[in-house]
Amino acid sequence: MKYPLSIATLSALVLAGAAAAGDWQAKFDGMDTDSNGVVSEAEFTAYKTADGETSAEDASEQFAQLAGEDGELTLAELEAAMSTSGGETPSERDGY
Ligand SMILES: [Ca+2]
Repeated sequence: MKYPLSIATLSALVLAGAAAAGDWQAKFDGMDTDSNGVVSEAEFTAYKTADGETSAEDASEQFAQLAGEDGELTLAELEAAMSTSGGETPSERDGY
């Protein structure tokens, strides 16, 4: 009984994130730590490196692909990227 709450909370978050395509809002909100409606590279990097499995360099690269040239990641960009199978670059879907 060391971690009764955190495990339940984590499980719920994981299940919710995997279950619904429309749940990107919650994930996005988790990244957008200053809640200004866009995810900056710093916010994205902090989010991605929090689990210790992604290096800051990799996160920065991913951010560049996701965010495009404006340097800001929006919910729409995140959804477009995640709904593309196999991690294709989102720009092809973005009406470029
Ligand atoms: Ca932000």
